[in-house]
Parts: sequence; C-alpha cells; structure tokens
Amino acid sequence: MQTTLVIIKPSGIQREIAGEIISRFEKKGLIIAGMKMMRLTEKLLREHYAHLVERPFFPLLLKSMMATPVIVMAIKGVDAVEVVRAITGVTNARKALPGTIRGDFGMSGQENIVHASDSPENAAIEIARFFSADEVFDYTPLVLPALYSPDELNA
Ligand code: FUP
Repeated sequence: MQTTLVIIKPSGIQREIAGEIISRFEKKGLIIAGMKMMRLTEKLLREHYAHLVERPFFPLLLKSMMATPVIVMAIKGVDAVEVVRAITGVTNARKALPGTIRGDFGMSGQENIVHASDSPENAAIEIARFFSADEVFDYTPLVLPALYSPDELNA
C-alpha cells in the first residue's frame, strides 16, 4: 500500500468543509493513518513549495497557506497517490471536474481547498516533512476484506 499526504488548506478550513473532505476519503475506502492540525511556517512552506519559490505568486501563496492552521493527513491505500489526486482534481478549481473536491468546492487556482502529493517519491518526502514517525499509525481496519481482493492486498 502507499501512503500519501493531504493538506486541508486554510481555504478548506475557512469554508468549514474539513469534515466533508475527510468523509470523502473515508467513504472511498482510504485509510487515515495520521491526522493533526498545525500552523505552517514560512520555512516549511519554502521547502514544501520549493518548485514555486521563484514564481511571482509565491508571496501570495505563502500568505494564503499561513492564513489559518491547516489539517494534515497521511492517507493510505493501494495506489493511494493516484487515487487521492483523482479525488482532489486539477490545480485550478475552476477547471476541476464536478465530483472532485476542488471541482465541487472551489473557484480559485490558489484557494483550492486541498493539497495532495503528486508522486510516490514526493509522498514519502512530504509525509516525513509533516509527520514524525510516531504520528503515522499502522493498523488494520476490519473493513479491509470488503475493500480489496486478497491478490490486490498482497501485490
Ligand atoms: P498542485 O500539485 O495541484 O497543488 O499544484 P502545484 O504544485 O503546481 O501548485 C501548488 C499550489 O500553488 C497550488 F495549489 C496553488 C498555488 N498556485 C498558484 O497560486 N498559482 C498558480 O498559478 C499555480 C499554483
């Protein structure tokens, strides 16, 4: 199984839809392996968005991501990175498809409600950036045999 990082951004917190977002991942059959509320610092965001620090919108992105505390989640499942990105929708919420979180709840490319890791490699880096090892839990939900066939679980 893969574990991926989701951040419910200040736009999701301000809109008071954190429960709805968490519920969508749970209902899909993904496992919540870790979850906490935290304030993001400029130092952490410069690391997390290192690929964007030179972009003209970066100061606005920093301000937006520090506007309120965020909820960070470690979410687990078979192909979790791809599944969670599909549930999240494309970056610009105005273009995100209905049925996705950004498509259903957002109108902005910046205030786009959630972050989700974009590759297994980045997911591992991002989980380690936001969680200590003892904050990510390994447990077996009773529902597992109803979610996957045995060969999918053993792959
Ligand atoms: P994503 O992987 O969908 O989060 O997209 P990016 O890593 O490209 O962008 C990260 C964040 O930067 C977006 F969620 C919002 C912000 N952003 C802007 O504010 N303006 C842009 O033109 C592109 C991204």
